[in-house]
Amino acid sequence: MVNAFDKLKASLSNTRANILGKISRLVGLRKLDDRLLEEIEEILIEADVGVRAATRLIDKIREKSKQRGVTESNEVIGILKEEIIEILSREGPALFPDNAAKPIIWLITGVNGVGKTTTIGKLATCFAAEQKKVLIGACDTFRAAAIDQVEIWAERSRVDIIRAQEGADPASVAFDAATAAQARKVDILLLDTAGRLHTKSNLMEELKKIRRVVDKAAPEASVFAKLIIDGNTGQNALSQVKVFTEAVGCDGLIITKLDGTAKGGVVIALAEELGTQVDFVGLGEGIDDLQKFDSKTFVEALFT
Ligand SMILES: Nc1nc2c(ncn2[C@@H]2O[C@H](COP(=O)(O)OP(=O)(O)OP(=O)(O)O)[C@@H](O)[C@H]2O)c(=O)[nH]1
Ligand SMILES: [Mg+2]
Repeated sequence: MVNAFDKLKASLSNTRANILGKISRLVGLRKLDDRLLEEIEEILIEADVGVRAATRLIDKIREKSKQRGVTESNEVIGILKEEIIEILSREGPALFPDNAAKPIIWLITGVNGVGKTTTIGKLATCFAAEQKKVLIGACDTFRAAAIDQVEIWAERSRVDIIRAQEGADPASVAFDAATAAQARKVDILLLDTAGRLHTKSNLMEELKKIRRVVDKAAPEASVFAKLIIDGNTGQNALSQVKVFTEAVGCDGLIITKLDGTAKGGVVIALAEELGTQVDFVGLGEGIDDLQKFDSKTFVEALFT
């Protein structure tokens, strides 16, 4: 069996080639000077690390290499690694805060097709394996297929599900699910929502309504909005986070489809520009293809 670190490393191989691969080739050939640093900055920006993070990283390399008297250009990679860990290491709230009132409710949001339903299946499996009592609320009532999809995941992970007919009001399903979560004393309720373009204001209003209804149905619950971002998205991820945060808040990100993409640098851009913590990363379509995010492990996998 492949261990978790090897799996993460294999998943990040295209992103690694896009960042470490290109930088390694460059520093192998050139001396350390301003021109080299500019080219490294360009590589970082092209790899979706974001302009702000790229600028900060280059400034730090310049500063630290001066301080440490670094003259060999390949030593900049070590500094880069340290600084990326620094950017990614902002501590956010724990997934299950000790003092959080039960039930914990995660409102899973995101644009179309990012992997919300799949991630709920993976999370349900993961939490059930930790002996938590899990409930799923199928609030994506747009498509019958979506309800069936979440039901299949629920069966696989042997957790209960609250569902309604296709076309039902998603907020009413959310209400029923939140009420049931409270009555059944579950540890965590995962609410699946329909994918929606963050630029469509009526759909964002619907999401706000779901949030309001949940707060009302389970006033004592601890409600967290978790936003799913597709790792292939590139810089558009930043505006998705901003708009969803304005609508319903964002207490954590889950970045999916990091397997295969070369754009995984976006994780760094999101941390630097928005400071939102990453809770999990999705590394494939299977039920086990989800890992808790750890900044040091992530950077280690990206750089070795
Ligand atoms: N490679 C890969 N595929 C994934 C991952 N997560 C989800 N997918 C795939 O992405 C596709 C969409 O996943 P869904 O879970 O249906 O996405 P969704 O956000 O619920 O979609 P809508 O409800 O239509 O908005 C499916 O084919 C999944 O198997 C991942 O981490 N890696
Ligand atoms: Mg879905």
